[in-house]
Amino acid sequence: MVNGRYRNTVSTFAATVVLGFAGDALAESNTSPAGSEAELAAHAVIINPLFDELDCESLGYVQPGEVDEHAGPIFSSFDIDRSFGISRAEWYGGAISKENSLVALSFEMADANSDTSLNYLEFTTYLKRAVSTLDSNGDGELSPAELRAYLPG
Ligand SMILES: [Ca+2]
Ligand SMILES: [Ca+2]
Ligand SMILES: [Ca+2]
Repeated sequence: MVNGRYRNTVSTFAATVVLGFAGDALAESNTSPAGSEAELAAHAVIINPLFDELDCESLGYVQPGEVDEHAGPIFSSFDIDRSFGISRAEWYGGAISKENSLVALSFEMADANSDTSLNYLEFTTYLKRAVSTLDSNGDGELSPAELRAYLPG
């Protein structure tokens, strides 16, 4: 009994240390779930022109899971040269926005391996992250009002 309790204490301590390191890593890469004001605006600039396509059932909101259902055609519409990767220029062209610094920020956030190209996994991971981050009331659905709240201008 005493030994068991001791082992539990040790494993809890180990988990705390691991979580602590993970927290530091997240802070350094600036990927906090809430996101900075600029990050939220960048997400909104990217998601706004895609909202209707992501909400293909016209339910009036977008769930992160819908990204997987609809990302194929959206990825193809960005990937003009059919290289199976979205270049920075292709990302800028697909994002219907004058907010170029925000589009640039969104590309940096999406390009997880920093090879200046977005593969399909990076693309879908980013869109899901953007949708769930913009869901400010955390009910699992991104509403038009939540999206508008973060759009610049
Ligand atoms: Ca391409
Ligand atoms: Ca990449
Ligand atoms: Ca919501």
